[in-house]
Amino acid sequence: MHKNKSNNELDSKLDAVSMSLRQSIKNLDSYTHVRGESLYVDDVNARQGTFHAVVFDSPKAHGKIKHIDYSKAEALEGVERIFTYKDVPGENEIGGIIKDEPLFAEKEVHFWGMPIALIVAESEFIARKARGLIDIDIEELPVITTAKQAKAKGSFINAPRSFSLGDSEKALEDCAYVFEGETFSNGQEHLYIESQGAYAEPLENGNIKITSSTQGPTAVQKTVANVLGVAMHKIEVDVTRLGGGFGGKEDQATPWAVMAALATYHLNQSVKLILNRHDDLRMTGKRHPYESTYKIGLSKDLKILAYEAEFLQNSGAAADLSPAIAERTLFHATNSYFVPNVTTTVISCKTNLPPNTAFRGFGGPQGMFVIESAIAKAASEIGVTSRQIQEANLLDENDTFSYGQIAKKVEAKNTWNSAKNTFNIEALENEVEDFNKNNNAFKKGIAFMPICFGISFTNTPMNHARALVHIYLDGSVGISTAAVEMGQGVNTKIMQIAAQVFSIPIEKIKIETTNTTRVANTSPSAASSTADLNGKATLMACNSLLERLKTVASEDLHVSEDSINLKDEFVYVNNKKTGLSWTELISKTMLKRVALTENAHYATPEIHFDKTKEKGHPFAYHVFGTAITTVTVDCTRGIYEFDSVKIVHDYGKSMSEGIDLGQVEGALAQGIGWMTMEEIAYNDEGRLLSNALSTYKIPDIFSVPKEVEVIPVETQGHELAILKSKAVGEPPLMYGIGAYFAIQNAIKAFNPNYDLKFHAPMTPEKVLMGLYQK
Ligand code: LUZ
Ligand code: MOS
Repeated sequence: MHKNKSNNELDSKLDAVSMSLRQSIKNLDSYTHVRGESLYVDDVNARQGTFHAVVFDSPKAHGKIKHIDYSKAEALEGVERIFTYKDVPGENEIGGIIKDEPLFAEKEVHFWGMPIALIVAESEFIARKARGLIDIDIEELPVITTAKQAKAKGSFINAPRSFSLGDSEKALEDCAYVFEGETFSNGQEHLYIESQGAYAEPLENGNIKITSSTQGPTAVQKTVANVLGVAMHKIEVDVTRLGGGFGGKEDQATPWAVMAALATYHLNQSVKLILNRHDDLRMTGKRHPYESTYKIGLSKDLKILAYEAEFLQNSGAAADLSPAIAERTLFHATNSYFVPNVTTTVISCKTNLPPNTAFRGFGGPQGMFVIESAIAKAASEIGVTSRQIQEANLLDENDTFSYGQIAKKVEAKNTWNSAKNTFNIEALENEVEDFNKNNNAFKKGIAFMPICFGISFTNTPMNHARALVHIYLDGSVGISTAAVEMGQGVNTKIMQIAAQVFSIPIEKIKIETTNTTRVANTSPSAASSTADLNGKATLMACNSLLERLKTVASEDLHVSEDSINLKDEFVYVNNKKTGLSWTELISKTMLKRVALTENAHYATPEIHFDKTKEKGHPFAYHVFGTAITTVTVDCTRGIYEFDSVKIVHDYGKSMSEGIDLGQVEGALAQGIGWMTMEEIAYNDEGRLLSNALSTYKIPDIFSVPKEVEVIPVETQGHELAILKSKAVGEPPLMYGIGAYFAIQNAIKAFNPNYDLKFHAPMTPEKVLMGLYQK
């Protein structure tokens, strides 16, 4: 009881202290970024004699390897050695969830771009040249590129999973309206600016250090150890920062690090392996395309009484993270709505594409697109607006999700109503209507997009983190956690926590690289949870140190511990400044031989999930929000421009307002890109056609909305969020789904015969076809 009380007091003090920092803090990395001084893997000062590696990959999507002739490549001057599966001393296996993915192909190839060998040479140029000299003979086998084809052939990754609540079949019988249909959402290329890569260097006694561009240093360490057949303690993985991850480096940074380490293992020399853009696009997996079917049942007053969906996930040629991503699709299948009768099933379909992988939202966006499509379909058939159906079904406090969690601290209606009021929706809608009455060559469309995203790794055991905090004897501080900085600003947030607890300036704090020898057995930086998990561990470690420092101060000043607090680098007694400074206090603590280092472990409380029943309480909390998207479609050309996206977002109590706004804006642009312009194309042979930035278009400054307005909803935040500042990385991506439906509404305004199709992305070609569909 007493402990709780003092924690609460501490919390409110932190709140007060942090106000100005919350508002003014800049991303720490902005200084080195704008000066071009930030370090990435390729910037590592390579040792003298470092070799460079290039991956030789499959030129066919499916087949038996009949013969490979490496002789010409091996004979090329400057080629050191070519490694294949035969050179793997441990297990030729990199699958994380399911062991179904070899590092190098052995007898068969399963996707175009599947690694077969690693060419190691004096320079990347030579290695590339050697790659062109390898002859390979593949006996081709039938290629599956879509989930539907895979389902028809019974080609699956694992068993399907289903969530259910109530009795949807029975409920559908009593519905005034029942609609069904199909949807498709395409994949998405991560397009991190820093491509995949790793640098491995030999230490003594066969130990290897790897600098990797990974979101999951422990995954790299574990997989390297397994492939090399050595203990994990022989492998050290270090990450300074990533030039973007977006999920693409949660699992798929691993193979390149393993290959570099394998070459180092054999050659006892440093090896650098950096994929160029073409190789990266061809060899790595993307967001999963989904082909889905739905059935939605509504009452006369537009309540969704029943919802059924089957999600066919195009998983690619190996499991990778597909089972976990499939699971999150089910968790988010009803978005921010309460539906009393739900049956949802997801099937991970094995195809001959590169294994698809984590991408911001992690299957959630794919699930949410389907229910939004179902609502749009129902609205169009009934003759109401989607907004009316959305509004009639928003989640309320104590509603049950299909997976059994009771919704708490729900902000669905709050953000929705705030959006309606703040942005004067009546005026907006009238504007659109007037415009459409007076214009024929251009039409406007408007759409609402509410979001609800669960925060925690859905796999409960992954929700933990540790922090190692050193106070050096001059009063400066160094912090190590598992958090990987990838542009999201997590290092800045962790630094803020320490600055607030110790009340010292941020200049006195350094966030160390993410390194497996300092913080071990870590979960990846993913699931929007990095700041929560690592931040809470940091908070615990700093608080423990603070208690210790207070004891020392109280002994030194002969006052009670309770009367002491630290403020602006001085010790205060009963809120009066003393002469004892932070630096002197640290020095005194050292002299008393009291530890100035603390290691704390945080594991999210309250969460649990029973996979045998598919019920539980998997999420620490949910993040809510509502976006209103307005678009103008050029009805001659089919092109479109977003006039505005107006958002009311549930930040909780944002601890870093600039950083969090950046996350919302970036995620929105990325979500709009997925829904509108980013079109991944494979041909029937499984070759990636959109294999360059000339054929794959992501949003640029000209295609983002002309106006983005983000208003925080007034809430108290959530105790399980770090300093009540809610996770912000992934949720806002799903605001982008509104873009699809806004365009669709503009098409309908032009062409009343338009038969709604739910086939994303909504490219200008599709818009044109819709505009002129008879
Ligand atoms: N990664 C993961 C994630 O392993 N589990 C998750 O639940 C998750 N959610 C979002 C993004 N990455
Ligand atoms: Mo992720 S999609 O690596 O949070």
